[in-house]
Amino acid sequence: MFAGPLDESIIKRAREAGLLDLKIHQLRDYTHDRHKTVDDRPFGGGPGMLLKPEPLFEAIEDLRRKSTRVILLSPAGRKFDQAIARELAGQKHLLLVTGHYEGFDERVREKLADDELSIGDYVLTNGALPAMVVIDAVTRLLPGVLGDDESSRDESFSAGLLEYPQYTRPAEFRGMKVPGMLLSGNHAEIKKWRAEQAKLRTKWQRPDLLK
Ligand code: 4HQ
Repeated sequence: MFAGPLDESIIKRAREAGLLDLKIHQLRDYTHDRHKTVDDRPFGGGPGMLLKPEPLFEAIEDLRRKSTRVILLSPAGRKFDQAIARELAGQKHLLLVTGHYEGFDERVREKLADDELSIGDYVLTNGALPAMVVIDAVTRLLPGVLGDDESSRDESFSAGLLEYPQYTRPAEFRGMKVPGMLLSGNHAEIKKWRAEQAKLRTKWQRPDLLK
């Protein structure tokens, strides 16, 4: 799953430029039995399987160093957002731990995890996409990854508002007109209008962001 998305576009360029050093590891490489068993049934019964502690402890203890932040991906984690992305972008080494289908044996949480993150309140089939979401959001914040244009655009919206409406040519399309003032060339007025629109849109779509 990781091969496609992380070998495209901005992430690909960041890796090639040496701005991001990213490695994928297989938990099965840290098993010792013939079947490379990584999971087992929960004590006490119940549906589903859990990732066994031994391969996870071995893998994480092998891969982590002093500076490593070990992060589990699961719906039980704290909600990932832009502030957490910024915080993680300042770390030297992240180890993102994802399960396929399964949850984690609680001892992994207690002894190995520095943090547990969720990308949102929905259930996915596995933690690969959440890990890639975190990688993507963090990578674009690393120095040198984005062009000046993209970076400064980003900063102007870190104000915590949604984007104002934007239009490109043609000035009229299927009878729908671009707001006249955007064509006026009056930059002070345009700036004011955009600020108003951003506020209105945020109030309507995401009132939680204004609190
Ligand atoms: N899963 N945010 C179940 C998620 C998830 C999420 C990952 C599915 C873990 C066991 N992870 N596995 N939402 O839904 O992070």
